[in-house]
Amino acid sequence: QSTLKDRLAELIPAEIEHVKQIRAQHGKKSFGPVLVDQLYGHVSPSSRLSSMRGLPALIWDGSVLDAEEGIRFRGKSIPECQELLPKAPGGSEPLPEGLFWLLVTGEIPTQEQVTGLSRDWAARAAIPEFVEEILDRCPPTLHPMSQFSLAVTALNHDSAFAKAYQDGISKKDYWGPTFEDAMDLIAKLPNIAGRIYRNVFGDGKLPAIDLHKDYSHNLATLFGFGENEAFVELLRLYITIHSDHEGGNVSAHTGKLVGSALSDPFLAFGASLNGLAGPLHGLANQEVLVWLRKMQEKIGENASDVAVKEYVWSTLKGGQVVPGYGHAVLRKTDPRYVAQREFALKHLPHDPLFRLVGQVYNIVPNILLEAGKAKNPWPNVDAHSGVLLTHYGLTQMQFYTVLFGVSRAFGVAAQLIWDRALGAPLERPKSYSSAAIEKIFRDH
Ligand code: FAM
Repeated sequence: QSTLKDRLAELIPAEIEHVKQIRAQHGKKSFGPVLVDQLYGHVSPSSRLSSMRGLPALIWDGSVLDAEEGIRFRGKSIPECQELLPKAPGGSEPLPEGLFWLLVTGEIPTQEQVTGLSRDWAARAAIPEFVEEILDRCPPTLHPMSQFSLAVTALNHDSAFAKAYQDGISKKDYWGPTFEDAMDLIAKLPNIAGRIYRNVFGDGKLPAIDLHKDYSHNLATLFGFGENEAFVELLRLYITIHSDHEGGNVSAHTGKLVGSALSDPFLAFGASLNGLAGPLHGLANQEVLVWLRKMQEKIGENASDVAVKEYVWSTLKGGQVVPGYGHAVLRKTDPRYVAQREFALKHLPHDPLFRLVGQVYNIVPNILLEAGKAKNPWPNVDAHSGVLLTHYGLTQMQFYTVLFGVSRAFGVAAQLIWDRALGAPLERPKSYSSAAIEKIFRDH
């Protein structure tokens, strides 16, 4: 029963060799031309290429996103992960500990290996007192995501990688302290998220981490929902499906970019969180609930399809996006939406907000298609996540993206470990001025 670090140490040399072979064989082959439009972004609604969209630029083995099929974690779909990954005793959702093992190694861990991760993270969970004080000093009006990023960045104080680099570590050994920081990062997020939640929304005293509970159970307890088994199961599913979405989305790419400068995982993930806090990215899960509640205030709790249609059109006509719909890569309903819908059908089939999400699902895609701008009219992960949290009493939608952030740490941490193991260089795309574009292409 090797530990994750032992298994990783065994896998790294073979992968370094594998990459060498790929580069020897294919290194000089081309994906094809890069068009000027791809440097500018949404120049015209019809432009198929925009803002580096689809630009082949990154390597990440942990997950790959297919436009039609959705995400696969090391080749496994969400239903396959739900079937293959170890579960809690009596539970039916995958344990995020197993998902992290899969992202890092490409292998399905045993129940014992997963329990070993739960124990290791519980043992590393304490945060420095000065970080608690930073959080306690934040006014409740400072958005939870800003508080989250402050605290994660401050964990740089005890970074094993930063210290090793100062001590003159050899490049081939970078992955070791990066792994330690990655484990500490994931382990410390529940106490950070729990403290923010209780400071902003409830009573400030935090329960202790239970060394014999899994990660999601401890996280639920920190929010005061540890006794609700269905909520703990929801967190297990939630953390699994929000963990990674290939390497090019804003939070994953930001982590990779900042890590490429050899900023430690705390500084890199702090940057990821600032990207995730954007309304077009992770904050959309908050915006979906804000939008649904505003709609209910305007047209009532049991509105007709006609009234919902009118409300959606008024959102678009107001120049706003419909949160929870569309995607930069997906062109079908997000399988992360489907997994959440199945959870709702099993646990909360008669929840009124769940019914509204279903009604919106039957209405919005046709309107986005008719409006003719969005390349993907279907729902993404955020269209469904807040409804589930609200059902169990976690109704504070300003906090939802913090939960998304706890989960996304799993994917970003796994990627940072492998980037250092494979010696990923400083990321440095080329930028041009428009004058240069005109000069270069004047005679073409
Ligand atoms: N509602 C209204 N308009 C939309 C739209 C939506 N849901 N999705 C796309 N469009 C518009 C988009 O704003 C753009 O209009 P302009 O040309 O005026 O700029 C046009 O359709 C073409 O955009 P696109 O190529 O289809 O989308 P992008 O790849 O540029 O952007 C998203 C993808 C996700 C940012 C976009 O679909 C959106 O804003 N969705 C709503 C916000 C949201 O749900 N974000 C969460 C995404 C989720 F995956 C996550 O990261 N958590």
